[in-house]
Amino acid sequence: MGHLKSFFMLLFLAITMLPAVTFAGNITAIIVFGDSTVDAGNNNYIPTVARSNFEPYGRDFVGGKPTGRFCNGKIATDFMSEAIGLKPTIPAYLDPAYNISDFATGVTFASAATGYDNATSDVLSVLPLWKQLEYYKEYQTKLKAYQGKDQATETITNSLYLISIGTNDFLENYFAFPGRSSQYSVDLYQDFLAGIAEDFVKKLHGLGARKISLGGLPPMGCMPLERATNIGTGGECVGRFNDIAVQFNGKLENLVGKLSKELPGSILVFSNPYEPFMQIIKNPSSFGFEVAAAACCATGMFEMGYSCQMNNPFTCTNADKYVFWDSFHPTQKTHRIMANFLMNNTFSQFL
Ligand SMILES: *[C@@H]1O[C@H](CO)[C@@H](O)[C@H](O)[C@H]1NC(C)=O
Ligand SMILES: *[C@@H]1O[C@H](CO)[C@@H](O)[C@H](O)[C@H]1NC(C)=O
Ligand SMILES: *[C@@H]1O[C@H](CO)[C@@H](O)[C@H](O)[C@H]1NC(C)=O
Ligand SMILES: CC(=O)N[C@H]1CO[C@H](CO)[C@@H](O)[C@@H]1O
Repeated sequence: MGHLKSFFMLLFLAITMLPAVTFAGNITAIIVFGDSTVDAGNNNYIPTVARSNFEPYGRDFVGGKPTGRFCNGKIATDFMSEAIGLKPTIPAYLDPAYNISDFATGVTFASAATGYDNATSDVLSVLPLWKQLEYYKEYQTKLKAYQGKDQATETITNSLYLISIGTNDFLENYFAFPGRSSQYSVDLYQDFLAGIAEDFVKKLHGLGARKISLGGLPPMGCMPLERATNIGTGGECVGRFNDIAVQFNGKLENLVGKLSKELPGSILVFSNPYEPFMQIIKNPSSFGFEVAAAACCATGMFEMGYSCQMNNPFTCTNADKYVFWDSFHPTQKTHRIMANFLMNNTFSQFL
């Protein structure tokens, strides 16, 4: 109980006391890799059905614009960029509306529906993690041409690198298709994914990244789409998936501890969304929400991407009352709370 109370205290402070200046520091850019939790529209420019660049997505974004964020508005990385004193939203690398002068202060290479595992990105033909790193190398080349070698090196060193990925490896791949589950136990699959994470962080460090946050998994058994599988028994969270998230997060945390010692000059953190997210789901009203078990869009149980359609009469009118926007993704308000929480706790080490 004391733990819970102090959590709320922290969260209260995080929400009420977030002054942009605190984080002005010398972070030059936020560079993002991952899946739909942090994609700002890269998938609009590749042939995949994993898209959200249509209404009602983005209805609470600047100008009511659907961007390809799987959200009604901004996502956590946008709020972080703003809090640090950089720009208010982080653009997608493949979006032709932006160029290197925008990307110099922040960019996302993320792709909705991807995972650590190449077999996960294959499911919906999205950008694999290795491809995101290829784009990052291309970005470095452009940055050097744009800023000059010395300043570009400084930008690269002082950028904050955020990695948010992994849920789809389990829910879209391992538990959806027989391939990986016939090859690996859950435990060994986690080790396989953690091995890819390790390789990725090392490569990123080799390219000059120093301030790196490896993100953990949320309580993925509580996404409305997963709860829907328990619909006959009251729509509870799927405990097994939450247990897997906790277990995998433990492995990632150990990995970060190990790599911190191995990689010279690095500031590596494991940023864990699990507990704060779980508190929101368990006590939605404490955070100003009314509904945590179902999403805003349509029936709130199944729809996301193309099945979350405009004019569905069941779609809620005020997304701020909901923890989830579609059956798989949080609302802007949840993203904002999570961003504040992580900024004030985990990320203080970078600043
Ligand atoms: C980026 O785009 C802006 C306008 O959209 C343009 O003025 C600028 O020259 C471009 N910069 C580069 C480096 O291409
Ligand atoms: C994923 O695919 C890339 C490109 O083919 C390859 O280099 C990499 O080794 C693969 N990753 C794994 C873990 O097999
Ligand atoms: C800010 O930049 C200065 C000079 O480049 C450096 O010495 C210092 O470590 C940086 N601070 C942080 C928190 O990275
Ligand atoms: C940016 C931010 O929210 N900073 C706050 C973090 O929490 C401490 C207290 O724990 C506040 O003093 C900061 O203002």
